[in-house]
Amino acid sequence: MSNDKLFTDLNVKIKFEERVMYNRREFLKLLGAGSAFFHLSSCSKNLKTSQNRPNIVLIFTDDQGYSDVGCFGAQGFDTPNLDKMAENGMRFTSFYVPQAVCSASRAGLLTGCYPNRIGIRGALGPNAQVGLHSSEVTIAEILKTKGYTTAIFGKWHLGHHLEFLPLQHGFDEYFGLPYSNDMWPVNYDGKPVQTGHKSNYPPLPLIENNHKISEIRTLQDQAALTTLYTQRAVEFIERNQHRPFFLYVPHSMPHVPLGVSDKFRGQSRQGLYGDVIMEIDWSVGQIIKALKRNRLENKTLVIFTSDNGPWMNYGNHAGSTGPLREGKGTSWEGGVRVPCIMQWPHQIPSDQVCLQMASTIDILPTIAEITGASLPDHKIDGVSVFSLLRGNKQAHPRDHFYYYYTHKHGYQLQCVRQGKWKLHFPHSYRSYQGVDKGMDGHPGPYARGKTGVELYNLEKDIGENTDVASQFPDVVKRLKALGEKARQDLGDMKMGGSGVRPSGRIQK
Ligand SMILES: [Ca+2]
Repeated sequence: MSNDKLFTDLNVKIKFEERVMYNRREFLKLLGAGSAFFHLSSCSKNLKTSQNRPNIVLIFTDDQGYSDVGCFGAQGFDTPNLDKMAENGMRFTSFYVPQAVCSASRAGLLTGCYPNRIGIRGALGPNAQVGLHSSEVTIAEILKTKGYTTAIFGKWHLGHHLEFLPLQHGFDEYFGLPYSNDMWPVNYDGKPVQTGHKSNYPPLPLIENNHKISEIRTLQDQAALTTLYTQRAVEFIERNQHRPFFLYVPHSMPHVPLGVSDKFRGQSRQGLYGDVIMEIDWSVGQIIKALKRNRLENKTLVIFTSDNGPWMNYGNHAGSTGPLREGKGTSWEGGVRVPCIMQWPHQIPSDQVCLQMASTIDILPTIAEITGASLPDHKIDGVSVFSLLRGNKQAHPRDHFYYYYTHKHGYQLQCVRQGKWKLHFPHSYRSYQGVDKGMDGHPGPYARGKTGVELYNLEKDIGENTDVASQFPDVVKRLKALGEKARQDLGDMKMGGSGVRPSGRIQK
């Protein structure tokens, strides 16, 4: 049973053969996924892929910490495929998400905007009435204008109502979960939740295109997700080898509840969390292999990163930030600085480490520059970092970065970074320090932390341990002025900003 596993999911048995992973006809028959795929595959247009229309593969994990990749310092598990990607390309050590929480982070990634500019906050649950506004423009939509075929296999989390789903935002195909894998009526031990807000949640829907096709009901079902997304991704690459494509793979893992298939269970020295990351690394390897098999590796920009830092009160089911302070849900570096690797042979120089600041909100304008796609007409916050990808060590395309976080009064401007300097504005935050950690899938409590006006030199003090505000009053003044600009444009708690646009809201 080493390479030949049986997964229970979608109420059918899928025979999984690792060596001969791609067998679409058999796979679709087993999955009962319908005939739509055959129609799509039979009308391949054989568009010519050129260097200015590379394929884009964007792999986005959920709650993976800054140090949860081998080449970023992982301990207790190995990630050979991600390490190989870094050898073949570029590793970014100062790479940020715009907010340390799922929906907001994804809104920023796909639109190139700070999520508070477009009204997406926190993590949207099964009762949410909002989603990504139809007038916002996603990476998928700008690539559609250049003739790309687009797909998302994984977690969407930008509104689960029909009008907000991926097919209404530029994607041709969708398979996955509409929101987080813990937004279900199941307890940490896998038993039904009897009380509290989760007891009213519907079973976790598994969606294909615009329709629910099944439900994720058990912890065992969760264990199949990474493999299912990977199968879809590989099959999509095979089917679209002759035309430019955008493949977005936002994994549900390693967000709790953790699930891993039998082929990786018990494989890491770290435990279940390590097993899950090893399976994600395997998935990256399967995707790269599929690109190679179809001679697409040199025509494909592959980006790997995470949506926010680790949910540390889950203890041994959470990742590590290495030297960074705090984790998910905070504007300390451990919440928002994430591992990022990009490869594109002969375009991105190999074995490079990029120290300059960049963010997921920069991916949309970077792809626009590479492909010649037009930027949206409305204001966005990302800047093209193509110069960094080309190995220009003198380039500093991102001058500064704002750290907002969702707050009971809208959004709070918590920090600003320019160059090596990061200024915290006074705010309170949930903290993971000085409290007992959770264990084996059960969470521990949060502590509360509070910061005043504090200045950190991230070059010397990546752990934000030594406040040097009193030694550098001019720097504090300069960064405060940047913060004031942000407040005028993007707001700050009760203060509305002039450049804020509304989220989408369902019509009742
Ligand atoms: Ca997340």
